[in-house]
Amino acid sequence: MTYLVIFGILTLLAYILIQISKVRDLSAKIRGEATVEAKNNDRSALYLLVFMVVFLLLSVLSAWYYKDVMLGYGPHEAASMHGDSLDFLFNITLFFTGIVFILTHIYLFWFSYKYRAKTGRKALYFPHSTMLEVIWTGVPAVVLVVLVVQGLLAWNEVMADVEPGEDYIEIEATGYQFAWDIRYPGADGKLGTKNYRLIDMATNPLGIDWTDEKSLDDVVLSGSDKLVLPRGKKVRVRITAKDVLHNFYLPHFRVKMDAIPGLPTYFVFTPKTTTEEYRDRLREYKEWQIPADETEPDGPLRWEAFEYELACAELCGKGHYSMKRILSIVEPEEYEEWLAEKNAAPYFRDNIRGTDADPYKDQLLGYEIKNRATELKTDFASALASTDAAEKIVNLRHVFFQTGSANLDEKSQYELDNLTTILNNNPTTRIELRGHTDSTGDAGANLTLSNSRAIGVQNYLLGKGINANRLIATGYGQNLPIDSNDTAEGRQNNRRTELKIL
Ligand SMILES: [Cu+2]
Repeated sequence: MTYLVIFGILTLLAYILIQISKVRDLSAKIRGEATVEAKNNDRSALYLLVFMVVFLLLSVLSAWYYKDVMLGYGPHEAASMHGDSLDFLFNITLFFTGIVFILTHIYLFWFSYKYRAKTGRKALYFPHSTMLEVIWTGVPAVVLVVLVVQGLLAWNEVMADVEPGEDYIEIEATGYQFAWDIRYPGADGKLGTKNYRLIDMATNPLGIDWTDEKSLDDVVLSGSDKLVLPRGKKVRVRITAKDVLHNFYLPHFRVKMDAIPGLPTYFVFTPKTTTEEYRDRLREYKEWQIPADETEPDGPLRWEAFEYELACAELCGKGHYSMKRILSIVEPEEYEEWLAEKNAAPYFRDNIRGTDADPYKDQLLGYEIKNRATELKTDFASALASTDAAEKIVNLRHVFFQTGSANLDEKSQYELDNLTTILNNNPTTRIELRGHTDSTGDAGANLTLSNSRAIGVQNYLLGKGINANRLIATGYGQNLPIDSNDTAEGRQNNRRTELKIL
């Protein structure tokens, strides 16, 4: 309906204008064409001059009025080290183009006023001036050379890759419709390799190569997790995409790079302003002192709710907007804490280990062997320090036997070798090796089995050179359960080998 009314008004306006011009034509015929035309020319030329003044004033004043909303001005100084050089480039370009913009408009409208048609005035025939040619070729050439050289310098600075041996954090961003998968390198600080052939939407959406040891501790942030990076440390982002073009854009850091399927790109930048510091800057401006959510007048103010954002700057499909992700810049200590928490849950260990996709399914991995050694060492030390008899017992969690037999399972050697090291480091400590079974089957048989299992462990340690008078082996059968014998899990806990410090 509204559109219909507007359309009607516009049609009427057009009709009125046509009628007015007809009336003018008629009055011109009555008064004489020449005088009317001269008057019209004078008036139009004056209107153009007025337009020029209003237009230039509005251009400059509106830019001034909105400057605090624009990147590079007011609170929005760059939050990264290289950002200032890009902002400088924009400013120097604005300076030169601004001069040209104002001068050409003044000339354009002034000339149309000065040289408006006048009876008796003839156009000047002015075919050539070498001087003018030199000026308007030379000046732009010099200005453009300055701009291009500045641009090249900034480009070289901004796109410089990390030097070998330099200290930096490398993370990886993989764009897809419609999110980013962010991978952190884990404890070793190195990202594992990827291969698109390994992509499997169910088990390996990023195509990470699990045979590369560097992959095993990599951390993949879950969809809603914010990215965290420390202030003052160089960050190299590996940027890729899985389906269509995306663009890794951190506006506050002046970081922007295409994410292209099949063509990895990168961006290196150093954050210099933490999220907290940026908020402090914003709170000085009154447009940031209003509630962030209009429907919640008592809620946080705009500056308090501010977060850096990672956006996709490529129109990649209908869910494009949902690729927004929060980035938090924190002090290095806070980053270390956050990182330690993330590193404690590597993607491989929590999602791949033990599944069909795990290439090491039947072996122990380096970090697991290391973890077990630490675990046993800690348990042993606290048992050694304790005066309580019950706490003198250490469960050898990773000692296993073949079903129904006293033959040690192959993987038990790691735990027992760790124990050998510990015993060598504590040469006066004597221990009792204690075998236990669950309550399945005959109690007498269980007692015998547990006894021969304890002896099996004893023999292994003797074979490793531990003195025989430091070791006792006892079988307790099913007599000392630590869990219920009614569940499979409980029974598994009850079948165990322990040591007791004597
Ligand atoms: Cu996108």
